[in-house]
Parts: sequence; C-alpha cells; structure tokens
Amino acid sequence: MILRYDSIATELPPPSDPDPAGAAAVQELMGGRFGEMSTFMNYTFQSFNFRGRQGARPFYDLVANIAAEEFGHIELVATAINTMLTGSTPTNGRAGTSVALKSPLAGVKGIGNPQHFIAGGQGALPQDSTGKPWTGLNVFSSGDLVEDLTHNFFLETGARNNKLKVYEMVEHPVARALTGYLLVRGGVHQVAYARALENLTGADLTKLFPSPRIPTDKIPECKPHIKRGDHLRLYRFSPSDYLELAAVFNGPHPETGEELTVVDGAPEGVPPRDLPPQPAVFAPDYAPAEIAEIAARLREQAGLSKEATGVVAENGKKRTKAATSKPRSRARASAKR
Ligand code: MN3
Repeated sequence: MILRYDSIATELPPPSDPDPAGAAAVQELMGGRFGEMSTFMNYTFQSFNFRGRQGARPFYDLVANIAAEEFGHIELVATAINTMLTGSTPTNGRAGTSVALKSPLAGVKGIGNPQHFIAGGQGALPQDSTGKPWTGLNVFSSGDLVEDLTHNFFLETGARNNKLKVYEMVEHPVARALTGYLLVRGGVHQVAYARALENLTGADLTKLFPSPRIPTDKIPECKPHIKRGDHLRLYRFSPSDYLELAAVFNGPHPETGEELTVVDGAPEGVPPRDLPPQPAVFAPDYAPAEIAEIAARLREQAGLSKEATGVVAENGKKRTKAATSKPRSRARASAKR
C-alpha cells in the first residue's frame, strides 16, 4: 500500500512566462520510455512480483522503496508541466477582447502538444514528448533479480540522459529546476542499483561511472541539492517498513567517494502551489465560487472547520488557509535535513 502526503518533493518556481512548447518537451520525463512513469511502474511491478522476498529482503526493500519515491517524481513532473502551461491561453477566458472571444485558443495553435489544450485543461498527460501514451511495454519485470537490477541501472542511466537533454532543450526556469532535482535523485537510484549488483555479484560497477558523463556539480540547478547532501541519501518511504536498505545502499559514492546513507522517512517536501484557473480551457468551468460555497457548507455539516485545512504555497511562502490547521504530523523517525 502507499501512504500519501499532500506535498511535492522539492520547490519549483511559480508560473512566469508560459512555455507550452517546453511543457510538451518535458512530457518525455513523464511518459517517455525513460520517464518517471516508467521508473515508477518498473519498480512497482518488480516489487509486486518479487518471489522469495524474505530470503532476499534487502534487495526487495530497495526496489519497493525506490518505487515509492518515483510516485513523487511523477507528481513533480506534472507540477512542472502545469506551471509552464499556466497563462498560455487568455486568462480572461471567453469574456475578453473580440479576438479572444472568437478563438481564445488560436494563440497555442501549432505550439506544443495540442492535447494539453483540447483533451486536457492545460494539464499534464500520461504521454511522451510526441504525444504517444505511456505504455506497459516500458515495464521490464523478468523475476530474475540480477536481470531486473541490471535493467534498473540501465533505466536510471537512460533517464538521466533524457533529463540532461530536456535541461539543454528547455530554458524555462521551472524545467531547469525540475531537471536539476531529478538528475540528482536519479543519480542516487542509479548508484543504488549499481551497489545492489556489486553486493550481489561482486562485479565492480564503479568503473561504469559517470554514465552518462553529466557534471552535476557544475549544473546550477543541481548544486543546492548536492550541497544539501541529497546525492548521497536514500530516503526510507515508510514509517515502519523497508528496514534493510542499508544492507545494500552503503559504501562510497562511485564519483565523489563520500559515504552513502539511508535516511528514515520521506523528504520533507514543500506545499504545492494552488495554480490559477484557466478559463479558456474550462478549467475549472463549474462556477468556482459556488463550489467553494458548497464545500464550506459540507465541511460545516461534517463538523470540520469552515475554512479549508490544506496547505498551499504562494509566492514561495507556505500559506495555511485555516488559522486552526496544524502542520502535518508525520511518522518520521529521524529525517535529517
Ligand atoms: Mn525518478
């Protein structure tokens, strides 16, 4: 089972100049062969299918636990796409100038992925950068542990390759912040699968690094995460399970020589932004003020506070909507940040 937090893994910049073409390119990191949906579903299915798991517990724990982090990476890629699409259609919707009234979506014709606007409400889709839907053919789950771990190492290597290319293709600050973070975290997962293979077989995979040759220590958007030590940490995404990660995720980082560590608990994360409505694509179309009124009434009837309890970020600051709401309490044993 998965326990969910209403947070995103790291801070992304707020909406600025919209970039629908860049958002379409970022879709490769969502639903491409080497995208986050693929890492998530590969490790998820491998963990579901893992036979003899008690005897191989550290390896089972590693695959199952990394799957949980990948869910958050899908969420982060979606957040980046949604942020970059914000404002790319007229925000006065169908009630603006006569041109906007006649063809409010004309401005995005031929730019980016038309389905972002036609099939979706300026939101992320489970597709790659050419609009092809993500497919289960991207999942490799042979049941052979060495084969699966070797595949996972290759998958993380390809994922980092794709992330760097998106970084180099899309200059938008949100895409840069996203890829900077994912390059560092993908690097940890790449090292984790290499260490698992080394511990299991005795093969010296340190000689494969860096692969691909990405100087993350020189990429500005990677630097804060490396400075924080996030290139060395594997987070344990469970209050009570997956306790044997440290049995395989250990030893020196193959590029820096620093000690790898397991951290109890998920990363703290940050509150998601409440992105504004995009009326030209009917998102959301049903009168928002009326929905808010209904929601307030239902909360009251349920004995909850009249104000919404969720936490959202605005202008980089946390904003708590209800004065009575408390910070999230989490069953985190000793997350060191
Ligand atoms: Mn990932």
